[in-house]
Amino acid sequence: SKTIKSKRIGLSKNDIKDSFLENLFFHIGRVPKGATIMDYYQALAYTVRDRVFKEFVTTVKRISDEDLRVVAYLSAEYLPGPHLANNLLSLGITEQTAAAMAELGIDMEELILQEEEPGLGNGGLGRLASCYLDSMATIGIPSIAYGIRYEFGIFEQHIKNGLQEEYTDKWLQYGNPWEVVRSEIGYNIMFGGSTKHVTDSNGNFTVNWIPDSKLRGTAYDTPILGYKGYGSILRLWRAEAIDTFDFSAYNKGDYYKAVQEKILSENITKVLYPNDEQETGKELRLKQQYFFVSCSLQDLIRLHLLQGRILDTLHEKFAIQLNDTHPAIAVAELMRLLVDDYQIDWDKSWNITQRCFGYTNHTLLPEALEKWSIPLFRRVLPRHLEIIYEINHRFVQELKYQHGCSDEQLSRMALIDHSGEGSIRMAHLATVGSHKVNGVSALHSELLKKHVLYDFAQLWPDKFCNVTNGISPRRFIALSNPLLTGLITETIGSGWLTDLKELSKLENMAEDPTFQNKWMAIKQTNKASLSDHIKLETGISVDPSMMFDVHVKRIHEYKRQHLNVLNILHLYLQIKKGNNKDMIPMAFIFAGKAAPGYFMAKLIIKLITAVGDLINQDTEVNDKLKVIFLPDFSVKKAQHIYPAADLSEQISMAGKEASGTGNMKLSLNGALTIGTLDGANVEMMEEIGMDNFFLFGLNAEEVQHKKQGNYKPGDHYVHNLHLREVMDFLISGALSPENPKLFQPIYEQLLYDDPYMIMADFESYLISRAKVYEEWGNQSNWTKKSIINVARMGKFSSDRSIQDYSSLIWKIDSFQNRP
Ligand code: 26M
Repeated sequence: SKTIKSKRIGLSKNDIKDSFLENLFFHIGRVPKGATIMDYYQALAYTVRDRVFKEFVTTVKRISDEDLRVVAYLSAEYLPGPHLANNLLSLGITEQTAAAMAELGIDMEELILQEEEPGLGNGGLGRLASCYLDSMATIGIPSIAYGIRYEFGIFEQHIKNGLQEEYTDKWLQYGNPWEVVRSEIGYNIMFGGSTKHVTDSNGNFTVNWIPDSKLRGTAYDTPILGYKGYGSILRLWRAEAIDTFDFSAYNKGDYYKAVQEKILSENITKVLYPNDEQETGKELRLKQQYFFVSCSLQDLIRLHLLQGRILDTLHEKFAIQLNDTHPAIAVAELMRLLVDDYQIDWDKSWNITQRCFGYTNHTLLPEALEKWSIPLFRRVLPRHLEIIYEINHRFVQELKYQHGCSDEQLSRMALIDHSGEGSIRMAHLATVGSHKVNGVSALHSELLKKHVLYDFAQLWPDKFCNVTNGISPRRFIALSNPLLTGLITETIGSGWLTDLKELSKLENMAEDPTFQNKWMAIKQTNKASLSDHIKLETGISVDPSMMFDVHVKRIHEYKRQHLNVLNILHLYLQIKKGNNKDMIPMAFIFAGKAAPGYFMAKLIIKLITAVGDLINQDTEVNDKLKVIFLPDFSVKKAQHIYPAADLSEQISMAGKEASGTGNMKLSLNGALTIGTLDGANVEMMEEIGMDNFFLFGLNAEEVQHKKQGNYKPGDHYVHNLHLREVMDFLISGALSPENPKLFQPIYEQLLYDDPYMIMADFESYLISRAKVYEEWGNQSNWTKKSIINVARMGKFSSDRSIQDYSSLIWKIDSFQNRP
């Protein structure tokens, strides 16, 4: 790579300009005259990609030369966001590239907007994986991230008549300049059929899996560049038929059947399941998981053997991290590869397997814990079922005879749940098959040990640890909020972008009036920009001087968007009654997708838009209140929204949100948080201080206690006048004249069941909001708190999370810590 010194990868303005024109000609086949914006974008993408490759190849060479230990991150989802601007930032060539484009009469910002982001995930879990990849590349943790190259990512959300409609995401329709297909890197994957247990002529016992279908996984690589740092790689697998045609069928004249196999094979990686909970019993989903896991493990084994090593040392060279249970089948697959394909004995294989894997849990919701029905599992993966039975058998024996566990404990802990037709508990498989299990915030990790994995934590206390989530400061402030980034760098230097704790140096400035004014002016500019965007997308005008109250995340009952709505209705009713003397003008901004089959979540979207329709048009209230639902939330949209937020809504029922990461992104951009003691909010408040955080609601313990007692949501309705007014209004028909009963399901659930304790927390929410209004009244005071929020966010960098993973779980040194 040292020999590649041509101006083809030069970083000066002129080299960039020359390569851009060359790429436009040789890659796209165009000259500037007649080129479209899309042609320009593609040419610039190739220009940047060439430079990314250079850095990337340097890192790969170093890993290979120094024979370094590598992290293999296994995740069914990634949400990298647009690559172009991030790669420019990482290479440090944003300015000269903009200048080069300007000389050609091209607005670089316009090109950046052309990029379709890869929506290969649902939400928090997928975005976390991408933040971690950014941090591993920045710090220099040798790494490779494996996943699925979905042809259609998360659906595009349109809002029609206030309702969510789903459209196919066609992110690949204009090609993808960031990836390279590695046609030579591919593996065969088997499904179905049966197993044969045989003793060969040497007396060795082996198992043959005779599948009833096979397909091929091909690698598509996207180089990932860390900030002024090292490279990593996102390797995504695409399913293809092994033979393009079934020639025997073709020769018989059955063209349709010949093509069908190809179509069926390619189906595996067609589409992302748009659910951020369990999708029960979907055969294709299990196939997706197994497909990408098997490709990835075969690839690791190939890389390992290629370095001239033996499989006995696999765990010394690779730390494999399971991002939730979606890749947990890896435990059984690695055992199969070692035992069946490489004839390593069971105990040794098991030892290697356990030492390779770490498992990260992201949910306590019982309905979200992955289970696979045994009949389905047997149909798709007959050999893996046998292996899981064997792991289970040995585990149960150990519990019984070495630990003296009771039958009750055994049935609680087993990998198999015998109720009904029987199912496999993937969280148990992942826990037993890993040497470390972690939760994603301090509270979540504690609750994990106390409830979901209680027995395992008792048995193996040292296996459990916490790694609090973090976010990439490159994407979520440097890229998304250039003005604030400029002010911070001008004030404390630029070290904070790779050492976020340095933000604490801003504390000195919190009360400085000049600094406060600059801070406020930037927020104002960001709000004006979002306001323009809102106008463009929804037609609604929002005055940027209003307080921007932001609630953006997947729509879920436990996240309680409808608690926010109840408060909005309360404010509306107050104004209507004339109680609006010193009410603060507020814009409530929502965004987020609902799982297409999630009735209540979709009804909550309709509720938000119905409340918006009522309020935004009513001249009696619309100078005080606006309610916006921004359609099609994505990484790109998120980057536009966070910098403009004044208040961040983090109001899940305590004990339900494993961590949250939007909470961190908003706070890092200077929003104050109103929130419950849930997930990482707890640690954020610890860092930020109670005075700079609006806390409300029951804590996790109180929630649990109340649930065990006899919680009567109706009591709150009876005793709280405001709540009663709002609830009655919900079914008054005013929100949905054409269908007065529309919101009855929400009304009834809250009044008679209220699983997420909205009625119980309503009053406390209002009291906390009253403090928000009071603090907002003193803008200098608010700004001081905003600065303090940012100054105390250092802990929540994904760089810190990755350092924690490296020292607690992976035992891998970064390049940075290496001579
Ligand atoms: C499962 C089966 C079938 C189809 C989809 C799924 C599935 C996909 C994504 C299930 C869960 C998925 O994601 C869950 C998630 O995003 N969890 C969030 O993870 C974040 C990162 O740790 C946390 O911050 C959030 O609190 C947590 O909700």
